[in-house]
Formats: sequence, structure tokens, C-alpha cells
Amino acid sequence: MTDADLRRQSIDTIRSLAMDAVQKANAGHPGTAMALAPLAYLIYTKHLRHNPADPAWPDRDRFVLSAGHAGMLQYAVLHLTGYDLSLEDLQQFRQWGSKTPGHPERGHTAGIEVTTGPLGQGISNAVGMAMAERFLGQRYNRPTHPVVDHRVYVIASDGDLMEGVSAESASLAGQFGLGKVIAFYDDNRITIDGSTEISFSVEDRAARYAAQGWHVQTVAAVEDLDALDEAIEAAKAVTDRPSLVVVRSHIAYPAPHATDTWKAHGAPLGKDEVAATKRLMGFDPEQSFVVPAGVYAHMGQRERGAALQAGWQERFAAWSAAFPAERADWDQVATGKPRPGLAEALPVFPAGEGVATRDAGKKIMQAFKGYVPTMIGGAADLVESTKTVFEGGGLFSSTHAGRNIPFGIREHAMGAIVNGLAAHGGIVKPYGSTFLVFSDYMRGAVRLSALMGLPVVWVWTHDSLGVGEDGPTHQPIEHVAVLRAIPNLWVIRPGDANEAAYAWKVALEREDGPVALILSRQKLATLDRTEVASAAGVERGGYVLWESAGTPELVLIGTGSELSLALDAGRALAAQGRAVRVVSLPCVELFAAQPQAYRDEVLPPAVRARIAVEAGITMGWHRWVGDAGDIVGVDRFGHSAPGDRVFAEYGFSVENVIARALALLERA
Ligand SMILES: Cc1ncc(C[n+]2csc(CCOP(=O)(O)OP(=O)(O)O)c2C)c(N)n1
Ligand SMILES: [Mg+2]
Repeated sequence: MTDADLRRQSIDTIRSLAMDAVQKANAGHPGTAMALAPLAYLIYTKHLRHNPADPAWPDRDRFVLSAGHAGMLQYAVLHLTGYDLSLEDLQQFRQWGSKTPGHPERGHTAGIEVTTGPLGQGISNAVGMAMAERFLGQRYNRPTHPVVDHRVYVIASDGDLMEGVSAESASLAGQFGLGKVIAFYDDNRITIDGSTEISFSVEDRAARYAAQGWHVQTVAAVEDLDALDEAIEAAKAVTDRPSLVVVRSHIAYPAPHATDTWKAHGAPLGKDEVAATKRLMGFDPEQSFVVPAGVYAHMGQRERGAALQAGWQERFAAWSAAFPAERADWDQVATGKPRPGLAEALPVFPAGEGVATRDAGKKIMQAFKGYVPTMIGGAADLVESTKTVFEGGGLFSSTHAGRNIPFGIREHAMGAIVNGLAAHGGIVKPYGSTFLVFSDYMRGAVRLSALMGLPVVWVWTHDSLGVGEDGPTHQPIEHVAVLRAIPNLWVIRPGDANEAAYAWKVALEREDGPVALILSRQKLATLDRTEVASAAGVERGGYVLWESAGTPELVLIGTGSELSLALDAGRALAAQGRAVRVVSLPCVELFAAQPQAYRDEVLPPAVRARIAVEAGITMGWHRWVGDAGDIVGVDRFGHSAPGDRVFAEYGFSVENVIARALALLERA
């Protein structure tokens, strides 16, 4: 068999595995996996610098299948190139407990870098990965000793390019000149609802990317391996701009009836069409999951991968010997933890002074920045407002990988890029920030950060009615509650500057998922911790802040800007002879994770008169106040006026909280 025959047979094996797996599962997306088999084959066997035996090798090239629905394409290639993914695993495609879920999932399957499926995310994650590569390369590489030097390959579909998030991230990739990004756009002119003639034919995609600063090439046929190869080599040679290769393909090729039909996107081809396609490709139509002799040997990458990694290991060893301090830093960063001493370095804020938690955050960041030297991030054009910055850290640009990323007004891409920074590894830990009200604009990425368990920080400021004059468009009402609804996302709304310091500590120390910090625009009284409990209670999610003498008959629960309101009301009620406890509950998720005994200690089940005070929708609070409790919240939109006035009008006053408490005590 000639080499060309082997290539052809290998590519057809990918197609046949994709058809078979989808057919067996009776669900999935065969068409694009089949059509793009030549591209995936060429990337994985020739260009991608990877080692199937060690998918976590730090300097490997990254590969992202942004068109996650074509997951079988990647599974088939991972199997054939030697990853820990067996033929049986492919046969279990989309089944309970299998290594081959319906869309690729990070941490679940060897060789999958990020979870994809929500279109537009993967290609945006790739931008973050390339930024991580740039930052770490600048930090660690020394002349003649490159230890961070790898590319990020992406396959994207029409949907990826249609989704706005990809336009935002492409704009940033162009701005920063991320030459390590090589993206392939599958120009198959078809989506689920039919031809792109109806929805995506006027826009010139190649021109759009060129206008965004990308190096753009076109390959007329994905079947033309030589042309593809040439384009990839040219893309590699362009190092000052990201590359897009527009590749014309025909969905489900070479299926005789399904090719170029939208039906082939998301449904099995059917037994007859699978058989007909196999006949065309010279495969036995009676058999499934067949890998012809010679294909494993031809596609296997363990040998090439081991050699590539060994070469790097040698450079790394030489670098380690020449630069022991850098190596020690590398090892510390590789732990994923802040440097020792972080807790002691956090500032303690004096009582009395009013400090907005966003301002406290700025001070806290300066205090800890040396303990997380590879932490980078930024705001969506709101540094002046969210106060998130590493002073002296420099800006991230096309010429310098500073610690402060100017994301511009691109919340959604910021979310996906921060996820990419985290997924790359070595960035401990990335963050993104904007107004809380615009967390909606990045929610798709935030959800994925939680699903992937990425250790990232979302910093959202201007957290309630306290935003004031900007009015209802800028006053987040339902946001904290709907963020709490995302599993595995910890949402912390600190009640004063010292709680903010502990909130940051929790965020920096969490390793298995994202943490959201909800900070205030307006000043909050810094509580006198000699009179109330230590803010360290934040680490348990909730704690008894203060209580009057005697067994409590009433519990007031506060978060964020409403904490001191709850405290003031509690003290006033105590002065009237009531036995009152005030609980700070800045992080519901952490509190819920505490042992029942601790939770009962803080919120004694016997005390049924409980009031929660939070300037947001009441949804979710019933769990903590119980069916006999009450909630001072906001179940309508806000209002344009000075913040104090809006708070007062909406019932966030000591008088109202006292009145509601007394009414509750009457009822209970
Ligand atoms: C954000 C998002 N919206 C919708 C979907 C559902 N969906 C999956 S694939 C797809 C479009 C398919 O067209 P294309 O992206 O061109 O992929 P192809 O069928 O050509 O492989 C859609 C709408 C999704 N996965 N993500
Ligand atoms: Mg398409």
C-alpha cells in the first residue's frame, strides 16, 4: 500500500468510526466529523506537537474543537493516534458513564482541553490559551532557552463564527497579535436550519477576520491535503498575527445521499446510507467499528510524541540548570496555589471608616499580587469603576504581556478568554471584572467555568440599588440569585472591607471551581471587629456576626451592603429588650457545604423568626429563613435616583427592618 493509500484509508477510518458511533448511539452529529476527517488527520498526525502518552505535557500544542457537536471527529482521532481512548469507548459514545460524552468535556477524556458545544466559546477559549502562552513565555523563556513555545489549533464552524462572542475574541486576538493561534473555519455553508444562504451569506467572513487583524487564507477543498498542509505551514510562519484558514467542506462527504444536506448535521445517517458510504470507501458494509490493518501504525503518535516531549524535556532540564530561581518559581506556580504567606499579607481595615468593597478590593489586590505572580486579568473597560488592577503590572498588548488585560467592552469574550487562560494552566489565577448587571453578557462563559471546574475569579461590582443614579438598567436585582443558581459557582457578597479580604482569600485558594466576588460601588461601614465576630467567618460562608444577651428569639441575616443595616436593626431591637442574633451570610454555597451541626449552630432550627435582608430578588432565601421567616428584598426593577434615596424607598432602612422584625415576632 502506498503512503497515499494509507492516508486515504486512515481518513476514511475516521469517517467510518464517526458514522458507526452515531449510528450505534442513535444520536449525534456524523456529518461534520466525516467531512473534516482530512483536516483532523493532518493536524493530529503532522502538525500538532502532542504526546498521547502524556496529554498534560506543559509545552504541548493545544487543540480545541470549537464545533463541539462534531466531537466524534476528535474522539476517533484521539483513539487512532494513541490516546487512552479505546474502541470500546467509541462504541459507548453518548452512553452513561462513558469517556465519550455527547460533547467534549474537559477533565473527562484524555486529550480534551476544554468543554465545547456552546458555539463560539471554544474559539474564544483558544484566544485565552494563546495569551497564557504569551505571558508564560515572556516570564520563563530566556534567549536560546525557550521552554514555553506552543501553538493553539482550533476548528470552528458557521455557528462559531455567527455567535457574537467569537467576533469579540477575534478582535482581541488581532489586537494582541496572537500569532500562535491557528484557526480553521469549516465553510460548509450549512447549519441546522438549512443553507447559510438564508442567514450567513452576505457577510464576507474572510474579509471580516482580515479586518480584525488576522492572517487569512482559503483552501478550496478539505480533501486537498497538500493545499491544507501548505496553508498550515504558511499559518505557522506568520507569527505576529493569528491565522484563519477558511476551508471549504461538504458536510457528510462522501455519503452518496447525505452529502451537503442539513439532515447530516445532527442525526444518524441510517443503516443504508452508512452501508452505501462504506462501500464507496472500500469498507465492508456488514461490519462496524473496523480499523483496517496498518491504520494504527500509520496514525499512531506515541513515538513521535515521546520524541517531541523528550526534546522539550532536554531544553527544560538545561533551562532549569541555568536558571534555578525561574525553575523554582515554575514549580511553585505548577502547584496551582498562591505562594505561602498569603493570609498574613492580606490587609486589615480599621473600624469605622467607610470603604466601598470595590476600593477595599483594589487595596487587597495590591497586597496579594506578589503571592500570585502569574495571576492576570482585567476589566471590560471599567478598571476605573471596578478598581481591579495590578499596579505596576503593565498592560497586556501585542508587544508586552502585562498582568492587566484591557478586554475592552467585550464581556462575553472576557469570560471565555479567562476560561481559556485557566484551561491552559500556569495562570494562577485568571480573573475578569465588570458591573454585576453585565454578568448577564458573560453568563454563557461563567456557566462553563463552573461546569469545567476552572479556578477563575469573576469580580462584579456595583452590586445593587446602591448604584443609584444610573437607574434600573444598571442596578442588578436578580443577578446575585441567578448566579447562585449555577452549580459549583461560589458567589461571595462581602459585607465590609474585612469580609472582602477574606472573600479574596477564599477566591485565591479555591482550586476546583470559580468564585464570584460581588462588590459594592458605595461606601460600607467597616465593622468594629472587637465588637463583632472576626471576618474569618467568611471562610465558612456564614457566621454569627453579633448577638445580644440571652437565647435569640430572632435572627437577622444580612449580606453585602445590607449587613450593617441588619446589624443596626438588630442592635436597636436588642435595645428594646429583644434577644437578637445577626448572621452574616456572604456565601450561600460555602455555608450550605458546612456540616449540619455548624449550620444549626448559626441558624438554630428552634428560632423560627428569621429575616434575610438583601437588596436583590427574594428567590432562594426561603431556604434560610424557613416558612415562618421574612425577606426584605427587591422583587421589581430599580429606580434612577441617588442610591440612599432608592434604598430608603425600597425599604432598606433600619426603621423598616425593625418594623418587619416586630411584625414577624408577633406572628411567630
Ligand atoms: C450557542 C449555541 N447555540 C445553539 C447551538 C445548537 N447548535 C448546535 S450545532 C448548531 C449549528 C450547526 O451549524 P454549524 O455551526 O455550521 O455546524 P455544522 O452543522 O456545519 O457542523 C446549532 C445551532 C449550540 N450548540 N450553541
Ligand atoms: Mg456549517
